[in-house]
Amino acid sequence: MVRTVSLIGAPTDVGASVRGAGMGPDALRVAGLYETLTRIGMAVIDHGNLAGPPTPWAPPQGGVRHLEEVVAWNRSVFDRVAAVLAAGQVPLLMGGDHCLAIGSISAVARHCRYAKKKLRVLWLDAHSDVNNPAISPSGNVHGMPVSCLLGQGPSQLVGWSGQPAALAPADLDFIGIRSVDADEKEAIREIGLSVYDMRHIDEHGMRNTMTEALQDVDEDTHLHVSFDLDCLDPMDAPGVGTGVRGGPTYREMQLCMEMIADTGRLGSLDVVEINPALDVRNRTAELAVDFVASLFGASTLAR
Ligand code: 6HN
Ligand code: MN
Ligand code: MN
Ligand code: MN
Repeated sequence: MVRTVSLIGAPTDVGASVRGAGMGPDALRVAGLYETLTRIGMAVIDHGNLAGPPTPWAPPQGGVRHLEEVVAWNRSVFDRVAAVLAAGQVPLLMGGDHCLAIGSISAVARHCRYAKKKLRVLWLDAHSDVNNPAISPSGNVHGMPVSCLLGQGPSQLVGWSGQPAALAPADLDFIGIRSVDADEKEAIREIGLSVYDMRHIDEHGMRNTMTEALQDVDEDTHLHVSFDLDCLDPMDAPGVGTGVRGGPTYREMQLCMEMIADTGRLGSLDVVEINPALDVRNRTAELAVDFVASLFGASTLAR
């Protein structure tokens, strides 16, 4: 059965402090996301871009920047992702910054509960995004989505899945992490989160890392990938607002994507944090398209 992928653009940088991630959806279109997915045999629908408020560029209030606008954007994302899932399609959220994963994954979690599926989330990122207003050094919500999904963020951003928390700690694995703020480290330990950081990937290799991360994925699993392009090395992916050196290589990331594809359980995807204003000839969006194709099964010898 041909699966239908629904592209949903959320053109905003409301959760970030570097401007430009709002141009991400069009950068992905220009890089040929629709055409590439079509070529590898997917049915694709581009829903165009969601609408939402402009980014005020105001300082944080109570430890959070732009809360009202973050809520508005995530509401739109939640509603559209929920509708796409209800139609039996695979939502591909084109960010936008990573705060949008709150709406996206909350909708996925609610869907999984009704569909009686086990939700597993792979968070591919240089950062762990598990800050909260009390500990965030920036107040930027793109550094807090994991906390919100675990039921520990600002109350306006928590509980959307219909449960106090969209995710339990064991539902989530981080891949590629190498930048964690001081209090965030504490939070990771307290919550007991599974982190495959770059040290782990260096020592065990991507193959063993992904084998371990995917070991409990079975036919009842809905796999959600939240792909922050700053997971890659900034040498390969310069178009991001918060790049951190020392990411996985191109080949390592391809293997990661191919191993996810091999499970056959990919059910939804976020592609976030592409910042065309900082990119070099749309290289980062093109790289994202390359990896997304692999996630949907475009390996070298696949037909
Ligand atoms: N991202 N840990 C930093 C913060 O401001 O909380 C950076 C977060 C980056 C978030 O890239 O999605
Ligand atoms: Mn992130
Ligand atoms: Mn990041
Ligand atoms: Mn786990």
